[in-house]
Amino acid sequence: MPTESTKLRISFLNLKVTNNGEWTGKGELYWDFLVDGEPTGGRSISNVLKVADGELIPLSATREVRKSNGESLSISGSISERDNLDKDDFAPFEDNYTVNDSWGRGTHSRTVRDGRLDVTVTYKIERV
Ligand SMILES: [Ca+2]
Ligand SMILES: [Ca+2]
Repeated sequence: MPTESTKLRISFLNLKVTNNGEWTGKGELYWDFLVDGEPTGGRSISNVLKVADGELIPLSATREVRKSNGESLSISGSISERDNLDKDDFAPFEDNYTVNDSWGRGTHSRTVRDGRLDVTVTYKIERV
């Protein structure tokens, strides 16, 4: 019996910075996004982006995967804010989808927080 499979494209669209993790001034953000554990667009701690509260950071990372019924799709990652004296803020997330969720097709916004850091990542899942 043939296994039905679905090709999906996951696109990370933007990062909304509600609070940049600093009491005052700009924060130094870096992040990792993964699709099924594969790095999909990220920014390293050695190349932080300085951002103010309220900024919307456009993202352009995409990945295509093919899924068989019975498998699951994992979208995960973390957004961090570098601090020189304290431990860095670290806000992880993980979402899992299956064929029973229609593979999560649509647009999802995930708000994550750690300390004063408060950010929302938006990604889209579509069938291709
Ligand atoms: Ca901080
Ligand atoms: Ca900082």
